[in-house]
Formats: sequence, structure tokens, C-alpha cells
Amino acid sequence: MTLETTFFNHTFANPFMNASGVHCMTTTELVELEQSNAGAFITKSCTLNERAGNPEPRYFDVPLGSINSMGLPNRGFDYYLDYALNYEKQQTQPLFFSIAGMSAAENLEMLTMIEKSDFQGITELNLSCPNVPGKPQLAYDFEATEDLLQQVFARFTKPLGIKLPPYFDLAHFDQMAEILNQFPLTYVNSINSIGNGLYIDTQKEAVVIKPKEGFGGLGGEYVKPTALANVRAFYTRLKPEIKIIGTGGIRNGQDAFEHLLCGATMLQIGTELHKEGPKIFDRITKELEQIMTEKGYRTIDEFRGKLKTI
Ligand code: RRO
Repeated sequence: MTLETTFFNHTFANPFMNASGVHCMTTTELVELEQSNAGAFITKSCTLNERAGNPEPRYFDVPLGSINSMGLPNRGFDYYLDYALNYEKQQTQPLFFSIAGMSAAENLEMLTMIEKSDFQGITELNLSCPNVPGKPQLAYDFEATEDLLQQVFARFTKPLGIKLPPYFDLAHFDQMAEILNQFPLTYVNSINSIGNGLYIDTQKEAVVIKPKEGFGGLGGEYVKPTALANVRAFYTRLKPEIKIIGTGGIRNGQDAFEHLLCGATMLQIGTELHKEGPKIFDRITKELEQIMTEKGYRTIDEFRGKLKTI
């Protein structure tokens, strides 16, 4: 019995990763992920220049998940590229590198720098940050997304995936899949947080995070059914060369199993990693193995994508 997962010509020990943004802002946190039982890991989405992000409190754990409006705090592109190039001197396992420029021009500038560098890993272009005041999520603008991807693939030849926000309408799955199928994407990562929820502390009669009058991205248990729907919708619409990374509401082995059944190849954990720390990867790999043993599966490939309808 094995959790081994082949993705981008590499076999990872298991499909689990952190979701970008959680436990990956500093090199200290990244080294903790290196040393954990995560199959792979990804850096915090970065901009060209360092950003302080939104005022605190900006992340809040709630009983059914989390709400955040971090506002893209990060140490800047060079910090993560230096880390990545150093990492690659010691490791052969591919690293995932997330970028989230504040404009198309900034994204293209970072991609050009990655293209010219020695970086051998996989780049994730985040088209779905819900928390920068005044900046709508790019991937809700279908024309702008197609236009950006055309410009990206005119200059970028290394492996590239994109991080998408959740969609809520079958027509939107169809439209977005038609756009994405035109491009040589390595993967699509669904979903980013459900944007702009509002959590209220009833006793205080107040919001729980400071930015944007309390509005923020939802993660955790709240979002699993939406995440599963997005994974399934893209798995059944995208060409088979485009793999799916499933993110959203993965807290235990059963959640992971469901994402795999919907067609995900790798699995990312955000809210629950924030709650438990990197030791979650020990627990969740054991839980997934146990479910597979009970069901008589020896490999993930035996059930990946095989969700039944009735
Ligand atoms: O930093 C954030 O506020 C943030 C980002 Br870039 C993102 O993609 N998703 C999210 O929930 N928060």
C-alpha cells in the first residue's frame, strides 16, 4: 500500500502539501515544511517588492474554519527565489513557487525573472487573492484571465499552474474550462478561499478581523463542498494533461479521500495546517492509509476521479 503520487514527472511520497499562505512566509517556516511529512510544499504568494499586508487582526480561527484578510504580506520575490535556488542545490524534489502580482505587468515581470533563472520547480500563478482592497480577483474576469494567459505563455516555457477562486455556476465552469484548455498548463489548483465572507462575534456584536470592515476569505469546513464541486467540475472538463490540485476543507483522511475521488492529484491544506502545525501531515497520511486499507485500495490511482453518480 502506498500514497506515492506522480505529478510533473516526479514521484512524491504522498499527495499532501501546505496551501500557499499557510506556514510558508519565512525560510524558518519553509524549512519546517521541508522537514515535515508533507509530500511537497509551496511558498507564500509573493509580489516583486516586500509587502506588510493588512492591519491585524487579519486571520481568525472559527469553529467551522477560518476567515482571513492577510492582504498578501510577503518578503518579496527575491527572498523566495533565493530560498528556492538554495533549496534546489540540496534537494532534487521539485518546489512549488507561488506568485501573485498586483497587475498583469507585475506577474509578467516575475515570470520573466523565473524563466531566466535556474529555477527548476513548478510556478503557481495566483489569480484569486480575495483580500487586496480595491483589487478584484482576476479569475472572476474571464476575458482578462484569457488575455493574461496568452501573454504568459508567449514568454514562459517552464511548468506553470494557476490558483483559482471558487466558481458557483455550471456556465462559469464551462467558460473557464474552455479558456484553460487552450493553454499548456501543468495544473489548476481549486479552490482559494471563498472570498468576502463575514463572521460575527455575537457577544461583542462585532466583526473578528480588522481589514475591510471584517470581510474576509473563508476556509476550512465551510468550504469543502464548494471545493469538491470545483475539483470535480474541472476534472471532468479539462484536458487530461492539466492535473488538478484539490484545496479546501481538508481536515482528515476522509476529506482527502473525497478530493481524490473527485479527481485531485495533489492535495493542499490551509486552515487545518494553521490550527495544528506541520505535524498534521503525520496524522492525515495515516488516516488516508487506513481508509484505503479498509476499502482494499493499494494505490491512489485505483480510485482517483472515480466518483459515482446516481
Ligand atoms: O494574503 C492573503 O490575504 C490571501 C491570499 Br494572497 C490568497 O490567495 N488567499 C487568501 O485567502 N488570502
